[in-house]
Amino acid sequence: MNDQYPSRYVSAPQHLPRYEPVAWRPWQPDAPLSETLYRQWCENGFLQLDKMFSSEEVELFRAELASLASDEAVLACEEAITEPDSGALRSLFAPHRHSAMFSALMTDKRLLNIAEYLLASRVYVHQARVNFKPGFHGTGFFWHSDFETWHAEDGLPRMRTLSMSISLTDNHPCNGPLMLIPGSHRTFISCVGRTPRQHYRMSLKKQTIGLPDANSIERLATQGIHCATGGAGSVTLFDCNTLHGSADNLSPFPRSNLFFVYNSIENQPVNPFASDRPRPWYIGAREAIEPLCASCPAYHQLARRPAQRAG
Ligand code: 6CS
Ligand code: FE
Repeated sequence: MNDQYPSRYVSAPQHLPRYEPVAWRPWQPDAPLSETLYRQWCENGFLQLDKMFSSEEVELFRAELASLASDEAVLACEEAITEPDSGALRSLFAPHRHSAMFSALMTDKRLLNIAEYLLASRVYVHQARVNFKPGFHGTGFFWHSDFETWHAEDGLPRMRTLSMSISLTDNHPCNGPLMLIPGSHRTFISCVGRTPRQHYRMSLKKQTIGLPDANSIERLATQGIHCATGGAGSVTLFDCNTLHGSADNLSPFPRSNLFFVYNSIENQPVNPFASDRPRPWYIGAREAIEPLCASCPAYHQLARRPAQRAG
């Protein structure tokens, strides 16, 4: 397949135009977003929707997260990624595989209706993860485009993918909130440096390959940097190609976010464009891909019961 977004096998950074629309259909009055928010999405490449989930729902999500994070069987899975230095839990990929509640949350109509609208198709989850970013020990994520990785290492062909980050804790300026560069979604930055074998074993702890050069980041950041602070229960949507990152969390307060990556059912992965083989199932879905159906889950009935410890 022709690679419209060459990266990692280039000898110098390149700025390429985005070929795909940011929103795949025009705004209409029956849209699940106001016209103002729709225009902000197209213009900036991200949106913040405050208080999408109630404090009661957030409490249920946080209890579920605490149950996962204290379950030895879950922590022993390869989906559980620890911080490079402290060993603290950094991310848990595919949390929906361990939690009926998070599996139901992926299909919540408040999320799915927006994803289907903006991508103008049925959708499925390419990747789900919790980034824990614990107090004092949670380290950051350098500036990057998710699409660059999902194209290079997972084989997603087109920019028809968006992330929804649900804040499970308050995101303050001091605890390493997500930062995004408005307008950066319209430019694809080719990164220099070939993908190492089994790169994910290192990159999910600390990414060093597939990162844009400082000059490119500076050129795209001329309109400033947006800090996605907000209360627990708010949702930040960002386009797959919007440059984003976050700093270390030096505060005592955790910054835990649950991410769902919604990909159009029309944009299923092919062979990776810059890696010798695809990444594992828990990082990039490849098998048995089915479109999700919107739902209104009763979260209070879905709390997990960790596997009973052997008596
Ligand atoms: O490699 C990935 O897919 C992950 N890495 C980052 C820094 N963001 C997107 C995703 O979670
Ligand atoms: Fe990212």
